Amino acid sequence: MLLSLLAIGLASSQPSIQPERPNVVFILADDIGYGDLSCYGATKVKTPNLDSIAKNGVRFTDAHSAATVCTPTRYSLMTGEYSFRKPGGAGILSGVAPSAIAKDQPTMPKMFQAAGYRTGVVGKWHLGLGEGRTDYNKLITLGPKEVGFDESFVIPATGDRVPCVFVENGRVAGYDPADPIELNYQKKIGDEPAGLERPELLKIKPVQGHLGTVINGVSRIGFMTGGKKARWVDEDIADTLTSKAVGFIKSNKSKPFFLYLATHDVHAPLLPNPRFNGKSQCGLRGDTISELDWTVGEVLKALKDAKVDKNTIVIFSSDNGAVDQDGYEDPRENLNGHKVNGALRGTKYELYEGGHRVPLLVSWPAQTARGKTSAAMVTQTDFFASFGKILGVNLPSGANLDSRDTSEAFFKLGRNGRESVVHHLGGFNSPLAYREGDFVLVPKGKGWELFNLAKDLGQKTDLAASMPEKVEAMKEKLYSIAPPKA
Ligand code: NG6
Ligand code: CA
Repeated sequence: MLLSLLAIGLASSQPSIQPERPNVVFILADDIGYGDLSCYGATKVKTPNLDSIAKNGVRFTDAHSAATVCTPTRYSLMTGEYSFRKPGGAGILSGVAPSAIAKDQPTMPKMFQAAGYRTGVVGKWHLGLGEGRTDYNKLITLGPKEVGFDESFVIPATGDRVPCVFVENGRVAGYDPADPIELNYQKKIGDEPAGLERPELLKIKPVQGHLGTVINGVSRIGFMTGGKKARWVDEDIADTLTSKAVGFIKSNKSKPFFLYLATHDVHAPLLPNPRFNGKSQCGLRGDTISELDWTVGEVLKALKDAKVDKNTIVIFSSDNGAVDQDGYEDPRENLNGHKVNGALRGTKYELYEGGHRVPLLVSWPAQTARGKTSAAMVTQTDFFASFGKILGVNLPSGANLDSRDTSEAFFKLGRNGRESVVHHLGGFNSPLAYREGDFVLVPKGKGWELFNLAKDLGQKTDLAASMPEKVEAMKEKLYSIAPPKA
């Protein structure tokens, strides 16, 4: 173990004397907003299993994803580094993008491995695969394994992007060498219908940006040929991921484990399994949230069955805020008053709170308070350093530049989380917002807006004109963390 610690540049700050180190299950949902769960006020959809994490632990009201879209958030979660520091940045990646994380980069899962944990990722990866353009006909040699996961079963990019296949431990699951996979994001390849060419085949109508190959009745972003036997059925994705996650827990219950379960729910296309149809009173989105809640219930049950629930930290959060409609039309257009981001202003793709203030539930029955709410300001980027603290591992210098130990806030109901944090839109040289205490500075055109979130959570009153000195001071602090690029 010492050898492996040294190998990735970590040093144990004290001999590991904790006899029972906690397992960690980190569930990161996709595009779940601040108003999407019943424990955050939703009434048109019920999320009893998610709510049970809150009942057994702590519900955070001021928790943030690093960015307003998927890839940069996941990059920060894995590396502890703001993704705008990465040369070229990390924007929403295609299904042929190389790995955003370098082979030798320290990561949170590598830290768990070095501390003797078995690590696994199930679900949406979206951090790029391979060293150049991804070739799905070969073993992928830079991906989850190299980032620190012993076991992996992943959706390469998103559910609405090609390739529509799972990659298991570096290879396409169910790959058929007689039917090689080819992808193109620029032009049509193959003779399968694409976009609106055969509208009668479509289960769900694209409204923008999704005019690629039609797979399982859904026109995707990008074109794909081959891999026919390996293609997923959207309505079964949650079942597949759930059974992989449960299988991981079962087979690793005797050692400490770190499971990162990154659900496809509730990203577009919203195609829950038909058994969830009509489960909610807010259309397809609500039904898909019900499916997500079912997944969470199965995972909690697996922990109980394996008798590891008491000493497992369960974390639930979302990779970015919600948006009502994302590339496809909701055929039932039936949100029925459900507010995806609750009382927050803004959505995914925006730097207002709705883009990045997300649900966060943390339970650790052996340690934490039950049924509490925490108003500490926390960010997912800090889980790396905070787990380092819990595991008694020093973080390597130069690594996870931006991850801070806020373990007291995450796991001990400590009131002090972050004093300040940078919110990233996502992508290279994209706008940044800066939060400090109650105030948040949000870029607008060439200028700024300033909000006092303690008094104005809905960001209705821009204070920039009345508090120019505050704007200047916060701008300088933001620039000291993230110098503006020429
Ligand atoms: C956008 C897509 C959107 C979604 C998003 C990624 C269009 C018009 N929009 O480019 O549908 O796929 O990328 O979402 O194509 S994320 O949650 O993975 O960041
Ligand atoms: Ca997302």
